Parts: sequence; C-alpha cells; structure tokens
Amino acid sequence: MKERNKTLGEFIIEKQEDFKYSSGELSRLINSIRLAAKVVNYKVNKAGLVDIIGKFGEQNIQGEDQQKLDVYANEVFMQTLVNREIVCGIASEENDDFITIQGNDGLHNNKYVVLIDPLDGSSNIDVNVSVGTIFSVYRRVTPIGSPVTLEDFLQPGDHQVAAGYVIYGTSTMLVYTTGNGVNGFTLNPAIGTFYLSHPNLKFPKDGNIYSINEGNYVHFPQGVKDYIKYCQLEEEDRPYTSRYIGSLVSDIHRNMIKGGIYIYPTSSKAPNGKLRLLYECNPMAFIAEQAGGKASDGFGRIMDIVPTELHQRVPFFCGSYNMVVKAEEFMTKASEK
Ligand code: P6P
Repeated sequence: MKERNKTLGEFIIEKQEDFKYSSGELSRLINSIRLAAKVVNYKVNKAGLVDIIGKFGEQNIQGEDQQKLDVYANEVFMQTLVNREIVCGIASEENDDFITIQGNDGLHNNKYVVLIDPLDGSSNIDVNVSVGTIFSVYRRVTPIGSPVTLEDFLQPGDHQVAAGYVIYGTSTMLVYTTGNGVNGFTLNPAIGTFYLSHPNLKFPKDGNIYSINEGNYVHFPQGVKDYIKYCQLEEEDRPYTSRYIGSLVSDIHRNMIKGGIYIYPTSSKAPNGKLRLLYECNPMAFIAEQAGGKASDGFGRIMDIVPTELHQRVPFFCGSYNMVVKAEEFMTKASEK
C-alpha cells in the first residue's frame, strides 16, 4: 500500500528530538501556528464574499462587526499563542509595542517570544492575490520569571530558534524551519490537515527570476540599477524574467521553488527600505539560509544585524545564493565609485 504523506502533527512528533530545547514547548508553539493558520485561511478565503460578509467597519449578515483581515489575523495568532501557555511575549506588525504574556498562574515562566506579521500583503486580498503570515521565534534572554523586556525581542536573526510563513494562495501552505532544513506542508481543506508536500526545500543556487518593484527604478541606489541592467542584458543565460507579485511571501516562495532573487532596496522614498527586520526579513532570511540561499542588506548578512528598534526597516536582498552574491558585487562596486 502506498504510504500517505506525513501530517504536520506526525512530522513534529518525529522531529521532536531535532529541537534544541526538546521540552516539547517548541512543538506546541508550532502546533498553535498550525491551528491559527487554518482559522485565518478560512476567513481569507471568504474575503471574496465581502459584499455578503460586509466590509471592514460594517456589520456582516449575522450582524457581527466586520474586522479588517489583518486585525482579525493578528487576534487569531495572538489568542492561539496565549492559550498554549508557551510564549512570554509577542511583537506584531499590528501593534506599536510588544505584548507581555503571563501564564494562567500570573507568572512569567514561559521561555519563548514570537514576532509576527499576521497578514503581510493584505492589500492584495481585494484583488484576489495570495497573502501570507510570517513568524519568528526566539528563546527569551532575560531571566525566566521576570516580565519580558524589549531586549528579548531585539535579538539578531542568527538567534532564532524557529521561523516560517503561511502562504494563503491557490493552496494554503505552512513552510518553516527549526534550524534543521526547511519543510513545506499543504493544507487539505476538506479535512483541515496539513500534509508534508515539500520535504527539505532548497533554493536553487542560481535562477533567472528577479523580483523588484521597477516602478521605483529612478529612486534606487546605483548598485541596484546596475544589477537590474545586468539581469536585462542579452548575454550568457540572460535576460532574466521579471516576476513581482507585491506579496513578499509569494515572491520568495516562488523563487525558492524555481530559483530567483527578491530585492526591496533603499530608495529616496524609503531611505531604510520598506521591509521590517524583525518579523519579515529575519524569518525569511532564516528560511532562505536553511534552504541553501542567502539573505543580505546589499552588503552584509541580514541575520547578523543587531536590531535597535522593534519596527526597524532594512534593505532586503534574498534568494538564490549566487544571485544575491552577484547583486552584492554590484552594490559594493557602485559604493566604491
Ligand atoms: P511595494 C506588502 O505590503 C509588502 O510588505 C511585501 O509583502 C511586498 O513584497 C512589498 O510590501 C510590496 O511593496 O512598494 O512594491 O508595493
């Protein structure tokens, strides 16, 4: 009999011993992400019925106030994490400051902090383009038992113990790493179960897709302009193909499957770039590196950056290893002129 694909639950149990802190709490944390992803997926897929379910601020046909989907997603992920009594603090793109989480015993004995972008690219929902949730997990650095502090969140990406994303696309996938490679799970909505569909995902070392919003070309640094022109040259295995969905998770997920580079650089309009270091760049960088790819700010490794602010932005070059190296070469050459 052909063996069916492993479920996410079975995978977590099997890999339990891979987790550096095999107390089972990280497994429970991933399980809470799994539950929240299913709940958000259901709502995101209904978003197309907005005329029936009501726009944000209106009441739906049941007379319930309709929430913005990213606000709703934030609450779902927060609640499932709090209910599992695993995290001592959560930082979210949706909240100005981090949230301190106490256990039911009123103590601060939980070991992990989670940083999350609950629904990245949510403006794409109105045009039926896929969106995603991005999460990053650290072990707290301040003493267990004391309330979590900003220091617990401002850790370099290299200290992450887990990271991943959910992509709400033509199918819904959960892709994550705990530092032992990257695995992708696809949701069977009929039974609400994630199945291991993409074991040991790897970024191809090279690719021919470059993803960048060329509408901002005139505002880009010279090194980025030079790299884009390099991609468009009729030489060797070029010109490359330009593919840009405008949804970070979708662009990077496609590039990981096919090979490619995603760039959101600084520009005169966004002097530090647009993407957030802590809950967009670091988790995607962890995934990229674990899949054999590379993630840079154009000059150095994203996961080496020591954060200074919760919502700080950084330029982001992420994808196939050799493509990121080539882009960095153009950035360095231009900066030396
Ligand atoms: P722009 C979505 O708002 C997002 O944060 C990423 O998901 C996406 O890659 C990027 O911004 C798109 O930004 O400026 O090109 O529309």
